[in-house]
Amino acid sequence: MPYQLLRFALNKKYPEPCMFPTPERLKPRYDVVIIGGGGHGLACAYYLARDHGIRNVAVLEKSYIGAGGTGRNTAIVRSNYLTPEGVALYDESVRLFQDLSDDLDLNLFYSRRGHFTLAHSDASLRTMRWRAEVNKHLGVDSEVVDRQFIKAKCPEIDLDCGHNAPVMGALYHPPGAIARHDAVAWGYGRAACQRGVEIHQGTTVTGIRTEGDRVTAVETNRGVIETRCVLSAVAGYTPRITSMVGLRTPITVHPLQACVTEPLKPWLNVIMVSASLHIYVSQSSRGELVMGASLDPYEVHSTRSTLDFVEGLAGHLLELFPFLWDVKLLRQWAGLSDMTPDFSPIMGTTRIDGFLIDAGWGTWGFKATPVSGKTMAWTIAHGRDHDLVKPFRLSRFEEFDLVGEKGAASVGH
Ligand code: PYC
Repeated sequence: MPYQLLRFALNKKYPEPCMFPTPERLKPRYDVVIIGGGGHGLACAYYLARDHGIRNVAVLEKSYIGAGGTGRNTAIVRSNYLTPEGVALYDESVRLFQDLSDDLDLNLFYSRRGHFTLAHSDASLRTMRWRAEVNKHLGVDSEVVDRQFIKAKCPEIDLDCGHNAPVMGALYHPPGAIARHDAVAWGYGRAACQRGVEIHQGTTVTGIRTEGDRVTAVETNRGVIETRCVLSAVAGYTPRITSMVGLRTPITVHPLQACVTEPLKPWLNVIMVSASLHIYVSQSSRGELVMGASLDPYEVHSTRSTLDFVEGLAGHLLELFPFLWDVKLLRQWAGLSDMTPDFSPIMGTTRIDGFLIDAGWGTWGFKATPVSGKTMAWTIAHGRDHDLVKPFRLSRFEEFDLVGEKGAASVGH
């Protein structure tokens, strides 16, 4: 190693910059305790501090930042949903994503690609038309396109899919984008800490204390914290947290698997999704093809990834892109998805005073990181649900007022 470099490395004048300070102790009291150090929890902490001046906030993460859904998703951002409530929510998120790298002073590799949802049947073409109409009505750029259009944007695709399920058309959504998912969590976490928020990694919540129907404290493996406001922003563990305050949600937890190939020269500059073939694929800025399929059909609390999954996925990938036959897989993994009966999230205040929820993000949570953070921070600061949050309140399930988003949640479930 050149001497100069060695001198630099050993010089205390240039310490390794640390993204997050690690506070040694929990304070006895915080104004807000956020359970879950994923993108949503950290974004909420950031907007609480930045927009509302609420800085005495602790984010409790039982593992490390972004260890859950934030670091395990396939990083797709879009707003071409089916319900007006969904479109409005995700459209605001896409808007916030545009300036987020500047805002957080961290390159999130946000890359606008254009998003295709392929239709292989009359029925799915009809759903795409429906989505396009809702989207256009709400000012979201989306249209149904024909085979020629798809081929022009992505010449490598085999639109006949090996004569199994020929593509008939697609919903095309130009604002569809990808971003570096873990950087989103790091950026929000760093910016929140710079404003006084504390992030406590390795801190497990073991109980939530209430008096009557009001939150009073959070119990952790590192001690008890007094607080009058708790936000649960976890995935996979929501039922465990809500049971601590006696709340029930209709969430079921399913694994969602994903994988990446070895890096390839850039060739795919769109995001390609086929619900019929159960596949979504994009190419990351590193050149890897990032891919996934539908949920595992069984309810299980495991992040083990299976051979069965990659075999099925590879088969469908080759139906669309046969020339990839000798590309190698680099790694595969799984995350936990909180599924709701209507394929929409659960957000906002609950009947327990001071207990708020940001959950049920199924397979669509990453793209909502900025909007969930901003609107949940607003909800905490004002003590009532933000307008974008209202349709997603927990009580909608007992009021039979669902937000049916199955047709647009992502791939088939
Ligand atoms: O909602 O765009 C989406 C998505 C892609 C993969 C999983 N969900």
